[in-house]
Amino acid sequence: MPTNSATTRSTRASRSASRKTRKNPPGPAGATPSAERLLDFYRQMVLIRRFEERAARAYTEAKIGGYCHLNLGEEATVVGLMAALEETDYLFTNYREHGYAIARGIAPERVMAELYGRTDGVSRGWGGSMHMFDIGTRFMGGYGIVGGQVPLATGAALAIDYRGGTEAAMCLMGDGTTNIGAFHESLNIAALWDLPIVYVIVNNGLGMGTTVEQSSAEPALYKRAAAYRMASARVDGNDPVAVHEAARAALAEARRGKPYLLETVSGRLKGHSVVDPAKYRSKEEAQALKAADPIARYAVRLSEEGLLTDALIAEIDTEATAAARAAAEFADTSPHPEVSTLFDYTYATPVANDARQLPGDALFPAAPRPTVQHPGV
Ligand SMILES: Cc1ncc(C[n+]2csc(CCOP(=O)(O)OP(=O)(O)O)c2C)c(N)n1
Ligand SMILES: [Mg+2]
Repeated sequence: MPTNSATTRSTRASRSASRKTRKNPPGPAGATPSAERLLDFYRQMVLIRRFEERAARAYTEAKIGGYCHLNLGEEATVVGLMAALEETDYLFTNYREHGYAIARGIAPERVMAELYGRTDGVSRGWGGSMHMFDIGTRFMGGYGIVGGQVPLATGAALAIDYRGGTEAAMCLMGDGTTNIGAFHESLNIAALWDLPIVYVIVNNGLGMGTTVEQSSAEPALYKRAAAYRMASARVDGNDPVAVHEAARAALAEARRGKPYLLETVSGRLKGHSVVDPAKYRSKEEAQALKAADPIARYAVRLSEEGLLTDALIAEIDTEATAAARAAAEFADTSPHPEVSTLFDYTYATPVANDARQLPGDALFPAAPRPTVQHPGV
């Protein structure tokens, strides 16, 4: 690696120039989605809603183990963001990821099978709800450590830049993640090195039971970009079209070497995870969230625009419910992984001195049998 800063800068400038001559330039930022696409946004939102409800039910039936965080209430954000990505872009998320996996193009059956810990799951059953990974769709996980994905996504953007690639990285995180040190370190490096990355703060108002106002001295989180001279914006996360447009604009900036911070503002309809009854929320707050439900709101809008009818709403709902049921049935019949494969997917390549203990293996080699006999025996 060059250590001389002048060399580093000129190398970076030539890499930026090569990005400008990309073979597949993205469409113009802000391009209005077609009527078909607007309807497709609705279909995907309803599918995610019904999928997540089904996942919650399966969890209470003990079909799903470990933690389970749902995207209920965030469907417009999920769909708008994913629609803005090119197929070749890289996506990093936190543990609240099922909807993103589906909207990125991973079959609901494979997502549900992963929740069930089965071999047909997207991570072959060893990842579970928080650790999905699919190289085919460049879905790079799925991280349980708050903020863990942020430096990794920044590294991916550096790799893209280093190879003169045409892709961008998108790194999703919650509002609570913006007070983790790695958030600031990553934004600083991305801005200094002109990395092709969009950081997205999915602001659902809460980090577990703590509000943004309680935890952040500056609750307008997008403003944090100013500390790194990075462009930023805040968008209504309950509006899939607005999110899509803002994400496209942000990605267009990232592709020309200008990292971007986008904040989407929506709400979490249920608790932090499936087992959280969200008792810290008042009745009024819960009612306000319900009233702002992105799916109901978008249905009204599409109906007013003449794209949706009551009959179509019912048909889409029936289809989504059937797809979620089919995903659960598929997951239920998929086999459990063999215990012997427990460590098979931990590392992409063999790692030296990687001695691991499978369940049931003896902790230590059996002690040698005593050779001295007791007197009189
Ligand atoms: C480093 C670290 N600290 C604490 C936790 C426990 N924890 C899990 S989720 C969470 C809240 C994160 O909130 P936010 O970033 O807003 O994401 P959301 O759950 O709202 O999507 C916390 C504190 C953790 N997983 N990792
Ligand atoms: Mg949050």
